[in-house]
Amino acid sequence: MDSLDSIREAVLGQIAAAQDADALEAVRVSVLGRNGQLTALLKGLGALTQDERKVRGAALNVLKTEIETALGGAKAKHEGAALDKRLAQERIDVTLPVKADSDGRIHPISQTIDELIGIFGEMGFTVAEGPHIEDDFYNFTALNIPPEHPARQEHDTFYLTPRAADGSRKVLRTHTSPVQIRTMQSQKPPLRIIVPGRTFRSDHDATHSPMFHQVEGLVIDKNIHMGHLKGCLIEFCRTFFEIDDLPVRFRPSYFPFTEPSAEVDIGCSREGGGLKIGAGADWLEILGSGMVHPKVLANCGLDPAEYQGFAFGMGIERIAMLKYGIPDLRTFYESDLRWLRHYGFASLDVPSLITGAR
Ligand code: 2U9
Repeated sequence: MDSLDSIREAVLGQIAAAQDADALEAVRVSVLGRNGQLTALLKGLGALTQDERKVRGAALNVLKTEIETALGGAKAKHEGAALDKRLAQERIDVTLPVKADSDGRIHPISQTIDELIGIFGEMGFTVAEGPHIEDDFYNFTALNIPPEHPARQEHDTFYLTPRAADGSRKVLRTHTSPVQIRTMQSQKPPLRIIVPGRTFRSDHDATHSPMFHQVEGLVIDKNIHMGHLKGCLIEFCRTFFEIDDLPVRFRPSYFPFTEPSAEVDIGCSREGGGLKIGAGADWLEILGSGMVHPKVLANCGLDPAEYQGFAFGMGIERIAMLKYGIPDLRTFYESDLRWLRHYGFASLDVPSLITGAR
């Protein structure tokens, strides 16, 4: 037993003295490796009588566990120190000014979201966010989307498996509307929010991507009516496209979550095969909108006799393509630097109602 005590003392001393992970590994191999000191003693157990083996084996195992614990502790200490050293060496100075010759660019999606936040921010809206993976309730049921609605079909929506005990499945949100439901549940009116973010639909062709971006807006207060909806969205369209007298038209439509509902078109010309926004006799659909359906208000615990609201939604890629003349949706996600240098924005080019977008 004396010899085990001296082995313990020597090995624990070597572990404490090891300066780095390599030195520690060398100690481990010399003790517990195939030809290690302790391994040899364990092999020697076979030559002992059964009684001797019991006593000696137990003592050897205690020692082995003790050494393994000390090795584990020292390893964690070395790894922590190595990480601290790396973090100190790789520290970046976030206060450094942007390099004048930097060719970094803001992606048009980010730029357009910044513009939307700028415009609606000046109208008193704040930004709300929520999860990409949603419950069936928030994505469909609360929004008055019935079970037979096509948006619920497998070919339109990405569902996650397995099913919950009640048979429901999580979904990748098909719109940002669940965030408005969550906000109505957690905050008291008046509410004025926009929700920019990623959405997912099982769609893939030249004009549809399985992942795309939407911005939706929601205003809830007492005595809100169609006049507020129209004023807000006309102002938005004119500011976003930077055309003061841009014609804006409201066309009756249907969405399960709004009643009445209206699609919003802006004036344009398609003469000569091109598209010119603001002039001409044609119309171009830009966004959808409507007064929040009383059932949706009630689903969120609001009394429709007391509170009303309007909501709207639009595709961010679509309005970015129209404003900046980007012809192909798929190029947004290709990470092609030549494309980004051409269509991207300088990092300090932040638009506002006062300065304009560019
Ligand atoms: C709540 C209540 C109402 C959001 C709305 C639209 C109309 C709409 C589409 C435009 C193009 C989505 O990207 S797109 O395919 N959206 O037309 N969205 S009203 O209405 C809501 C949302 C949440 C609680």
